[in-house]
Amino acid sequence: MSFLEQALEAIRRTKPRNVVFFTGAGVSAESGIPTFRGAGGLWRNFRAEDLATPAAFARDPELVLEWYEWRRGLIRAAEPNAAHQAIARMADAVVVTQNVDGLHARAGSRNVIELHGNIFRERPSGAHMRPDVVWFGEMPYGMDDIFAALREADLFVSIGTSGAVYPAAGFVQAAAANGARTLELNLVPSEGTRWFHEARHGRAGELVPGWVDELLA
Ligand code: BJW
Repeated sequence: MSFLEQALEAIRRTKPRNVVFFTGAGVSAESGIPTFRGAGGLWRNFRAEDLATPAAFARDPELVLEWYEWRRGLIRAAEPNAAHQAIARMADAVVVTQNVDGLHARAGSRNVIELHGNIFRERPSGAHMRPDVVWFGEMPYGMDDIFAALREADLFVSIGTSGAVYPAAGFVQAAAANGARTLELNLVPSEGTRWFHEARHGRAGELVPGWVDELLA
């Protein structure tokens, strides 16, 4: 083993104290909840970008509300999968999720920050109630808490996200700049894969439990 490989191995063996999980739609895919982009997207011939905007809601609120009601039905019928459950075994970790499905909390994770809101909450918007989720052009939730967690993190693990949507896609660089080791666990390399120190590719339901076992061993 070279000196560099030995150094990397030593870093891997160091138990991280402050772990931040950062998750996207791919972590819920094996619960039967469709992702936004890529193969198998079930968005009924609409792009998320054309439905998840304030302008779309102003133009056709019934269509947008119907889309969200359809998604709520899928989520109500879903259960947390092996990836959610493995993440919940890391009881002290912070889970920053882009998902609005609430499955991390249902799996037992305690420190969950729902950056893009929650589909089961509502808030007023003009004449209508709307889902309390974050659409394009709107400010994500919890940014101060997220950046505080990224400052403290010594390990940042991104799971099941395409890395296509900002500011979330920039969290990996913020974590690395603060000294965290960064790991991507995703079906395929994400748009931001070059920013990670390490990447493993496969289904979250298979990769994440094995990886948590390694870490807790
Ligand atoms: C698996 C798997 C399996 C599948 N196992 N893996 C900088 C540059 C350019 C543009 C911008 C910029 N900054 C901001 C913008 C504008 C915009 C933006 O990012 N646009 C992009 C299109 C470029 N961003 C915004 O408008 C954001 N607000 C904002 O910036 O406010 C101003 C601000 C400035 C400065 C600081 C702070 C704020 C708001 C973005 C809101 C996004 N909203 C949505 C909808 C939420 C509500 C809802 O659910 O309906 O959020 S869009 C949608 O995309 C949703 C997701 O959370 C988000 C990310 O998607 P995600 O989770 O990555 O899913 P996918 O489908 O893209 O990827 C799934 C991945 O899983 C894939 O890689 C698969 O391979 C993988 N996978 N099965 C493991 N089994």
